Amino acid sequence: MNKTWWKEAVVYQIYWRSFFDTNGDGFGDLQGIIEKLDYVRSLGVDVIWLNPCYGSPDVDNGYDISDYRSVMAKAGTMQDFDRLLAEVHARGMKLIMDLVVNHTSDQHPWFQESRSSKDNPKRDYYIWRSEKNNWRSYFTPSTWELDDRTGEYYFHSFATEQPDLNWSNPRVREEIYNMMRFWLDKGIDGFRMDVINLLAKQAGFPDADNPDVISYLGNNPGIHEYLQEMHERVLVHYDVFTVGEIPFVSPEDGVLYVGEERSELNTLFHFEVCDYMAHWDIHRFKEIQKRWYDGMWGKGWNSQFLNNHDHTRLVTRFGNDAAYRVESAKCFATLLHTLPGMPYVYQGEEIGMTGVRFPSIDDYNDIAMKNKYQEEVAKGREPQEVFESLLHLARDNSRTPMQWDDTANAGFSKGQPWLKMNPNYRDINVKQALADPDSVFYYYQKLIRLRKENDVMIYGVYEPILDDDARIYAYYRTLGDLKWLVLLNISEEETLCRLPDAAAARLGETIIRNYPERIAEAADGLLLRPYEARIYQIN
Ligand code: TEU
Ligand code: CA
Repeated sequence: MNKTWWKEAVVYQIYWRSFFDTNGDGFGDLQGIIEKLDYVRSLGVDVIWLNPCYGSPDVDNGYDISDYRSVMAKAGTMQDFDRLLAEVHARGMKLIMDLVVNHTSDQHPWFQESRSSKDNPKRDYYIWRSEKNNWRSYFTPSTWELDDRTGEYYFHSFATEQPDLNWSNPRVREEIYNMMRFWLDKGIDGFRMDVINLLAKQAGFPDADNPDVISYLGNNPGIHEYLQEMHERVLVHYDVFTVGEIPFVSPEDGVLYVGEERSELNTLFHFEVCDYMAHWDIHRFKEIQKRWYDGMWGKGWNSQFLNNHDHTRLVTRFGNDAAYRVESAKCFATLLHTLPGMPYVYQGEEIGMTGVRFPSIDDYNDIAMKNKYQEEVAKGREPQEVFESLLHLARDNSRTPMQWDDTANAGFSKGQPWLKMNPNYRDINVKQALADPDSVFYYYQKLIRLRKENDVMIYGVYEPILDDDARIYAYYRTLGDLKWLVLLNISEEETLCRLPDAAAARLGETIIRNYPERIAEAADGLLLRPYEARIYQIN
């Protein structure tokens, strides 16, 4: 397995609008990131992934871009961006940007031209048809929107305001490659590529047997040619790192995107956990990890994340955000940093921030949730019931502003935050975490440092044991002579863990643990407390 800097990196995701607001308009901004960079650096992370901050009407929080070469006014200016990049580099970190090129905003000048007439030179920048098929989009009941101006439908995989670009048009590809060079020439260190496997569309748009299973949107013929071309024309000329957001992907297909010989992407996010496992399911999780490890190890590099700006905070969704908030946050952190693949930490995760439940749909901002709410209510369902059904996985759960301290608005903003704060900020905040040596923050810091010092966490072979255990998740990572055992009790019950004799006899020093050491262990095994995590060296 060849070693590269990015395989060894830990990524910290900054959802800038919720990070730190320096001018009181209620939105975090690039200047706010600059002011908090020493904090980010102190965690020990290597790479910052910045969510989209390009010119945008902001219908989908920056994922609807109207000007790829500018900075959204809410975020700041291009000067702010240049300074941010310089300040990140000055601290020895790297910065990757979101590349959103499956679609633009409907306010993008290309789309304005495209929709203006059937013979406009930019008509073919987007996908127009005189008839629609039965597909549904992520955020609306149909992928097709009838446009009065020309009487044809345009195609959109997400909101109506996010028309998909026509990647089969070489001029579109050329525009995108030029835009990528614009940012890479500034010195950014790579891209997180938004729904990058959606670029190629199915020829002829045939009706789907089951339109609700929207996997027809991705992995279509032509996708690998586009990505190889992008690599050859742009990426190979820079020393950069790329991670593709790839829904509906199997490990077999994953290797096609990130295989080391393929010259496409470096690594990927798949969604078997965050999209398809609504609640913690240990058997399923173990099965997913095993399958991806078997399918990818030695061929392409995986990524690990348990939440992000689209996916509810991990302590609330998978752990216990009440009695065992700190323990479960640390337990899942141990998992995140020791599974094979690059770990991604989403802002606030490192202090164990939790999901929210606001009382009314009006308290929410997210277009995905709001559209779904309207769609279901329009079918005649009871509004309150619809609302409650959407709460658990609402994207705004993880988008509430960063909790810096216990002053008004958690010190995030002197104005009115764009989204309500999580009311628990008086107890859960950065100031508190930095003052408490046992905080989730310091545990993350320690895990990240351990990873820097111990290649076994990165390149070690993964070997799960106790596969059928419904509470204990245990695995070895082995590199050369070094063997570690990761032991996690992912449950609220104290659990006796009976290790195979070979392991029990060879337990060496503890590398890290999230509970104090016991005076004496049980005679017949290791008694793990709720959400207890330990890593042992094996002698
Ligand atoms: O997300 C893609 C996407 O919609 C799913 O993969 C995701 O799991 C889903 O939102 C869960 O409900 C990306 C961005 O991360 C997201 O914020 C954007 O809204 C979307 O693309 C469109 O650009
Ligand atoms: Ca601001």
